[in-house]
Amino acid sequence: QEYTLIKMKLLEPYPAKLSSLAGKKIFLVAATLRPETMFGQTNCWVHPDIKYIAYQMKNGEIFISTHRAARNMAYQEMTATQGEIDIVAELKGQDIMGLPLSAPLTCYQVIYTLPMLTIKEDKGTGVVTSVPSDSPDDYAALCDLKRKPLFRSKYNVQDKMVLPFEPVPIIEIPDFGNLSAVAAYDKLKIQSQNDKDKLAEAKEMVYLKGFYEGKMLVKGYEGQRVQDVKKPIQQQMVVNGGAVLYMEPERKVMSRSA
Ligand code: ZZB
Repeated sequence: QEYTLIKMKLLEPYPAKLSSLAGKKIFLVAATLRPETMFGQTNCWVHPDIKYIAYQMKNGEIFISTHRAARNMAYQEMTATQGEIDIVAELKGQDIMGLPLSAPLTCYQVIYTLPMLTIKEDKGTGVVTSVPSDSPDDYAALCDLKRKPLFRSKYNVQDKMVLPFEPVPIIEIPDFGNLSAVAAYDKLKIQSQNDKDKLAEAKEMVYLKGFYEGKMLVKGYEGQRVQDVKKPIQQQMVVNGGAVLYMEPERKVMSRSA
C-alpha cells in the first residue's frame, strides 16, 4: 500500500517536550491515500493517549509518528542507517495537542493538532490529516469538538483552534454536492465520531463515487476528475517538499472504521 506522507510543519516556539529541538525543522507526518484533498485540510488529528516518537531523518529533519511507522521508514531509506531510528523525544499525543502547524496546499495559513479518539495505532503514522469536506470521520470529529466546550477543555484545546475552521469545498460529486462528507453525515444523521457503522457507510458512499465521478473545484485543477489529478497533486507536493512517499506492508484489515 503506497501512502502519501503529508509533512505538517510544527511552528516555533516548540512545546516543553520538544524545546531542546529549537531551530530544527519538525514535522508531524500524516499518511493519506487522498493527496488531492489536501486543499481542504482544516486541522491535524492525534490521539491523546497514543505514544508517538520524534526522530531524526537522514536529511536532518525531525518527524513525529508512531514507533511502528518510524520503523517502516527506517527500512525505506529515510533514516541515516538502514533499520535504525534516531529517537530524539518520546511523547504522548496529549503532549503535542493544540500545536500550530503549517500544512501544504490548504487555504488555512495555520492549522492545529486536535484530539481524535478513533485513531488507530496500527495504521499509517497515527497522525491523521483532517479534511472534513470529504472525510465523514473528520467532519464528525470536528463537529464533536465544535459542539462540546467540555471536550475542548478536557484536552486543552482553545476555541480559536477549532471554531474558525469550516469545511472547504474542493470536490464536486453528483448527488452529494461540494461538501460530500457533510451531505453524507446529514443524510445518515450521524451523531458523533463514535457512530462506527454509520461512518463506515458514509465513507463507502462518498469514496467510490468521489473517485469515479468527483470533479475538482480548486484553482489550477478546475473540472478535472479526481482519479486524474491524484498523481500530479502528489507529485507537486513531493517536488515542493510538502510530502514524501511511504509504503505500508499489506495487512488484512485496512479500513479506518472497521
Ligand atoms: C485525508 C483524507 C481525505 C482521508 C478524505 C480520507 C478521505 P483507508 O482508505 O481505510 O485505508 N487514516 C490514516 N491513518 C489513520 C489512522 N491511524 N487511524 C484512523 N484513520 C486514519 O483509510 C485511509 C484514510 O484513513 C486516510 O486518508 C486518513 O484519512 C485516514 F477525503 O486522509 B484520509 C472518504 C474518505 N475520505
